[in-house]
Amino acid sequence: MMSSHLGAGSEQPPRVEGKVRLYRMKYCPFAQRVSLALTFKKIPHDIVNINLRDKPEWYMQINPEGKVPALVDLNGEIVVDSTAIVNYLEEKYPEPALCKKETIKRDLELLEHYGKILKVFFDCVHRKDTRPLKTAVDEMCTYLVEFEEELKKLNTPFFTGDNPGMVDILMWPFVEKAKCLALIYKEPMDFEKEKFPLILKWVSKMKEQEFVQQNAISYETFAKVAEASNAGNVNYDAI
Ligand SMILES: N[C@@H](CCC(=O)N[C@@H](CS)C(=O)NCC(=O)O)C(=O)O
Repeated sequence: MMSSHLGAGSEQPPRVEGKVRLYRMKYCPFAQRVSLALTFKKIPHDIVNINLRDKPEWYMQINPEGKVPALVDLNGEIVVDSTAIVNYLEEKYPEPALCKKETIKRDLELLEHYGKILKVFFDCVHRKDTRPLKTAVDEMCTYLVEFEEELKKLNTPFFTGDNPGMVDILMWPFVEKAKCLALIYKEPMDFEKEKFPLILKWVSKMKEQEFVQQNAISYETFAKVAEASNAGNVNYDAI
């Protein structure tokens, strides 16, 4: 695994036989979704970190948008965008399964609704949301009610049943880092915990999973990356 983030002027590391390649930035929560799926499915892979502030020229041939994550499969097929990659992995490497055919429609609907939480979260992370933190958190909690109700309806610890699956994996990286907003705003971040008992249980259950622990990124670290990135001086290798 290449640990430092490769930038302009670097050489593209040669592919490793028998391994899928993940291009990522070490602290990117979207790339973390893919790492979680790769680890969950035990797919042999290697990782190349990309310096997003000074991208390697060759990376544009992999993803012309210049974003991470990107995945290169054993046959050379390139897939970009975290949701598309996780779906691709589910199709190409079906075991262990991340979703059930019967619930896939609802899974996709939930993930689409989750996008509303992500939009507010990232606007806060990048300080584009000018409202008080409490107002933004209240808005996110309004959207989160649907997820609490879903767990109640399902009566299972995870959104996919007794084991974590697609919805759990795609939601997790942002929930794991939610507390970063308290550090970025330098003020306490409160929410009505009593409204979300099942979500809180889900959080503890997710934290117990080995594949989750193996890919953990703390909210403190993420806050540091976000603050440096907001200030325009992030050095991904020195966090
Ligand atoms: N929708 C994309 C979002 C990926 C994304 O925004 N990645 C960020 C890093 S966390 C990125 O590559 N930013 C660099 C850029 O936009 O130039 C996904 O789900 O993969």
